[in-house]
Amino acid sequence: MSKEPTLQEQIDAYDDSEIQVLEGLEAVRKRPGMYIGTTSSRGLHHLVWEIVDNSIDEALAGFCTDIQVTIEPGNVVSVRDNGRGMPTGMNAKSGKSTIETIFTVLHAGGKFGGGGYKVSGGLHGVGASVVNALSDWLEVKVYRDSHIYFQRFEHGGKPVGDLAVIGSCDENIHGTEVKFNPDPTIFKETTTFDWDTLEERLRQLAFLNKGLRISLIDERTENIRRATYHYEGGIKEYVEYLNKNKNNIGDVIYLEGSEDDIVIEVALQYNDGYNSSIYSFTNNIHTVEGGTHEDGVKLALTRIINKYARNTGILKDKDEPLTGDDVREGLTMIISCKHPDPQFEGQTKTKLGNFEVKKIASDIFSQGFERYLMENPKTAKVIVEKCALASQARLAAKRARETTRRKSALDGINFMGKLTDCKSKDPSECEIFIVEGDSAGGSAKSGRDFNTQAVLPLRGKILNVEKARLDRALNNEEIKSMITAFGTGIGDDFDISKLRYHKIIIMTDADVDGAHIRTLLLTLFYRYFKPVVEGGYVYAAQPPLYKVTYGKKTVLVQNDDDLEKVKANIPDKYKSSFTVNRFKGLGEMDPIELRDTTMSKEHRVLRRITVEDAMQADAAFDLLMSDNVEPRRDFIVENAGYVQNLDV
Ligand code: 2B7
Repeated sequence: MSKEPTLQEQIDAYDDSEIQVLEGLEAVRKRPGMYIGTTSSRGLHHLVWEIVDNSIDEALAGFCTDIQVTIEPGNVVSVRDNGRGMPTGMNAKSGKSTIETIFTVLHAGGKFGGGGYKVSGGLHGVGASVVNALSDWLEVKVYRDSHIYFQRFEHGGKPVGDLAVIGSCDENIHGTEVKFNPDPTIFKETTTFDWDTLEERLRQLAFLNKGLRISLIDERTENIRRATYHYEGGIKEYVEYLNKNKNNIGDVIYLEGSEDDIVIEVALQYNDGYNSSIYSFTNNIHTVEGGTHEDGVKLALTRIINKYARNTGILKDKDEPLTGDDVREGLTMIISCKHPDPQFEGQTKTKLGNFEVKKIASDIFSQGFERYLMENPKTAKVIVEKCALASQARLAAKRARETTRRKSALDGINFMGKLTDCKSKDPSECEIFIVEGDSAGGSAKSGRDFNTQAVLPLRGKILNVEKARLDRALNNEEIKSMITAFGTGIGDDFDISKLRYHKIIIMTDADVDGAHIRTLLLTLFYRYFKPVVEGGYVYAAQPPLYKVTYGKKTVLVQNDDDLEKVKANIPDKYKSSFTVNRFKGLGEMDPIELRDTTMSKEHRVLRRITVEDAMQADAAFDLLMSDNVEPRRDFIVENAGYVQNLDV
């Protein structure tokens, strides 16, 4: 039997929990990487995702239809949802309000969601306290029961007063608003939020949660920018979006079903190309490494198409069965799984491990897809005949390879000729700069660190890989030199462990042409060297746009926003004597300049290319290749993402 604690015991317990709270948030500040991975720009944006995840959970629970993300002047982000509003009562255990507990106790999530959420993408609310710990200040407002509740935290999560009612609202208004200012002493690299990064993920979240309306507003400049992402068709519209510039076969096929609280949705469409783009998600998280949901659907796709091909005589008795690669040629597919208890495995924890999902996904897909083929015989015939053609081409290519093995295109050692290699043979410290044009290539060769930095200049037009099968792509000079340089091989022979450089750095000008070339390269990497992108080995160099000089100081500046900030921070005594130089293209920099601004490890800014970037490039690719100049230019400018200050 436990007896009531004495007053002194209660006070001691309170102090203990108080100390634990401070230690908890202090631990986050000491080792932010442990909680958000990195304190780079990526970590900065991670803060937004942690907060947005809580709104998404509320949407998945069925109580929130609108989420608004606003970038305010001064590096402030505010997120607002129209959910039930965080509970405003007291938390018996901590002796504080539930809201203060959510924002100050690490691992406080989950316990407050009225038993927790059935499906959650994030860490069940642990994120709110992490964001608070890493913020200079944070404010929360809750609209609930006709009241507006408010609390503010400062300097890494310390409450400034208790949760308080600061006003009243209409009883129909409910929801949560969280506004925060990331701590610049933690995010030393940058505290500037990037529209494109936020847009990319918010749009994806809107596709993955049909009906949910997500708005993004940028109030940093006078002409306020706003966009709303809202897709009643969900992932069906996602496939339409990814395929909008392709020659598609039939409409997007959409299948859905559930078992034991596990929901599976699949959307797919074939096009006349040769590549396949399959993206799978679990609880809105991109499962880059796939997993049981993806395995189940792929298995079913191969099985059903083979069955249909035999039954209709497209495949004869003597013919070999179609392989997975055959049935995925020209396929774009999104698989979304919602699971109450997902197990994430793999190197990057992006592989779904729950074994029961494989059969559920496979059954749901089989039923729906078989029925689709029966009900749409014309489209079905085109699709299955295309798969059979892929199989024939594969078998023909295999025979050709076997006879001409000796004369393999990749044996040509002379392709190494273009490569200026580095001295080190340790891939983990080696970098290769892929540079467009001979003049930039020349500067890069002279300005590099010859121990660890290799340079491969590219000339000429990189092959339109969409229109070509692998065998033709292998004949392209530029591609051959890259394959040889990377050392991984390609296609069936691909071996990531043989990669000779752990940083592949695309170095192009910060203009439209540079963006074009980068899109081509990203598409190429994504289609033929996918594990290189997935493994995070690909980077884009970010050459600075300006150089500001005052007194003995030189500051390199990436964009116009930062230029204004740098100028504002110049001490008064230099105010009339500073200079701003605008850099021209890479080709016009001398080797020293190129080294000091873009290549040297101390000064350069690299952007790691994500799978999402490559997806975007892939979707942009076909339009990029068309001859229609105007929409093409618009599209490049819109989608080049990290290209700043385009000279359009
Ligand atoms: C795990 C914790 C963090 N929470 C709730 C309820 C609603 C709710 C939240 C939220 C971010 C920015 C605007 C549940 C969940 C706490 O418990 S968090 N809405 N929105 C949010 O954080 N948005 C809730 C059950 C009954 N009533 C309310």
